[in-house]
Amino acid sequence: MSRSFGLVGLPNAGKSTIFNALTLAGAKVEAYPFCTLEPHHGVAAVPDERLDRLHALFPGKKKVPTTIEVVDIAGLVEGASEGQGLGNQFLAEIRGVEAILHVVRCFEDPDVAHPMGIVDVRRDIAVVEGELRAKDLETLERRRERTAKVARTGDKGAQEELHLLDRMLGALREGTPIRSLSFSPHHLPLLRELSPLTAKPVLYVANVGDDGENEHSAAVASHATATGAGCVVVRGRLEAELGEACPDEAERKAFLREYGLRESALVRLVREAYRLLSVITFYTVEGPEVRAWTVPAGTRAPDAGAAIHSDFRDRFVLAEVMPIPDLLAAGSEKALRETGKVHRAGRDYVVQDGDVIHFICA
Ligand SMILES: Nc1nc2c(ncn2[C@@H]2O[C@H](COP(=O)(O)OP(=O)(O)OP(=O)(O)O)[C@@H](O)[C@H]2O)c(=O)[nH]1
Ligand SMILES: [Mg+2]
Repeated sequence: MSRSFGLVGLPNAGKSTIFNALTLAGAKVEAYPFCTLEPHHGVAAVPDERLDRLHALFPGKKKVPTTIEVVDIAGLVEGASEGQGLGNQFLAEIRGVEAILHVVRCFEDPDVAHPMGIVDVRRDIAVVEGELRAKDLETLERRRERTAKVARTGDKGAQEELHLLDRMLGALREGTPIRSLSFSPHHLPLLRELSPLTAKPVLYVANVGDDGENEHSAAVASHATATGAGCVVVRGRLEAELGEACPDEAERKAFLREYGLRESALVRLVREAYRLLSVITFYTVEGPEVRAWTVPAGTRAPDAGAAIHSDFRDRFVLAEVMPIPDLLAAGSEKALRETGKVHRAGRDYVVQDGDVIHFICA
């Protein structure tokens, strides 16, 4: 299953541009606000150097990277949570994603209108986050009214929920996002059900112009550090143009190398986004494919198998595990087997990032 990320930010911040760069899907990009009316969904391959190196050992096979789903959401403006701009319709889209890529405009361009006149990243971030908090306040207050009625009947579950809701509402009223609170594991099902927008992990994407980092992106980076969030600087327009001009990955890499760049900023973006979700990547070499898979950190071998085929969980017998550095160092699966470093793992084995796994099923 792909993990999903929503691009959120003010109008004309460059969300559709970055969506295009990530997905090469050609969503409409225009120099006027609100050109994204319908949310766009796209799929982006996750660039993965380990997969490239693993694939090099099996040149006859097809390389299948893992993917993320990216959702390009309409720009939101001050008052959006009360129906301003495109109003509430974007909120349902944000609710549906696992994590937020908050695109912050860091480029100056008189030809591209800024919804509030000039670029001021701290204010711009505050507007977007304020709207998300306002929406959460509204949703949770409504829920609290219902819960309070049930709690008055003496229902223990409702009383506990009320306590939790009050904690979240208190944080929101102080301007604190719900992601800053800690929750005990038995509150997680309720949290999942309520799915507050400010509970989702956030990665700031500082969209700079063609010249690269500037004072605005530095301000986004320091805000990110202060709030414990990640930040990636992306030359959105340049990356989108590059993606269009060189749809082929190898060609794109060669182009970047000519400019002294080792990798596209999008690679970092996807990598950081992954880190946000506490997921790991494992690999399989089966049939005609060398393939990467994504599972949550802490996943046991039978559940990892189920990511490939749902009945692998029940039919699981054992997993042959080859850590990717060992396999690459040995140069081939056969050579690794001769060194005796192929580990036979049972049902309780917790899959590690970078494992190459053969599932042996009944
Ligand atoms: N100068 C400059 N313009 C850019 C850059 N990135 C995006 N733009 C331009 O900014 C305008 C708006 O970009 P979009 O990607 O459509 O912005 P958006 O955030 O999707 O806007 P809405 O859909 O209206 O919310 C377009 O004209 C882009 O070409 C950049 O790095 N530099
Ligand atoms: Mg757009």
